[in-house]
Amino acid sequence: MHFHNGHIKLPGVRTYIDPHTYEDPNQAVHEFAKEIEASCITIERVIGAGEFGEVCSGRLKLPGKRELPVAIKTLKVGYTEKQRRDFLGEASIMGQFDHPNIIHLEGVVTKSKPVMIVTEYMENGSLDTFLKKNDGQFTVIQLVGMLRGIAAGMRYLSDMGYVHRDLAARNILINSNLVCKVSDFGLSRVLEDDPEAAYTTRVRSNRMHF
Ligand code: ACK
Repeated sequence: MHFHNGHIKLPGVRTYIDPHTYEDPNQAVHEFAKEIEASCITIERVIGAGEFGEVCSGRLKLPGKRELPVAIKTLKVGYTEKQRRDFLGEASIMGQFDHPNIIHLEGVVTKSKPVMIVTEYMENGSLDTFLKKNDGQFTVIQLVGMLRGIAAGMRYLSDMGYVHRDLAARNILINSNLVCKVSDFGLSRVLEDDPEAAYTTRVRSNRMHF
């Protein structure tokens, strides 16, 4: 057992570290996310709107590696320091996970503008839209496969000591092989301001917080 930046690390036991426990949030980002040179990224098109700016698809070509399709979340210009911290907080969380059913972080761009979060690309987008668009097209085996994937991702998060708090089909992404991955690690911050929320499992309309 040893101490690391005030956190206790147990050998062989990986647990999630809340980036808020770092005095300097930039230190957390650089501990858990790789810095990517902006020149390695090619933005191709805008695929949606995120909380902090546009979400784009594109390609990542790191030196000595194969070119990869990626999703790129950008932080809009004119952001406040808090917005930058919150935006990059998601990368500090995502970067701690390594599981086939959790969206994989490639890295971040913080040394040039726009600030970006680069993740693996999920061809079929968010699960709720995808299921609505393809209603009745899947076998029970395929649907159960999706559920098993989501459950495996959530079990991994739980084993890591992380509470997602916003499991919903719109926060699951699905790729061309119909593999489902848990995404959106941003909400915990919002709930943290509410002292009751952190300890309550609520069922509110169609949303459950785990
Ligand atoms: O349903 P969608 O196409 O899937 O629209 C939303 C949009 O960006 C805003 O969040 C899509 N999106 C987010 N992350 C990714 C990703 N890693 N791969 C592909 N699409 C993504 C999401």
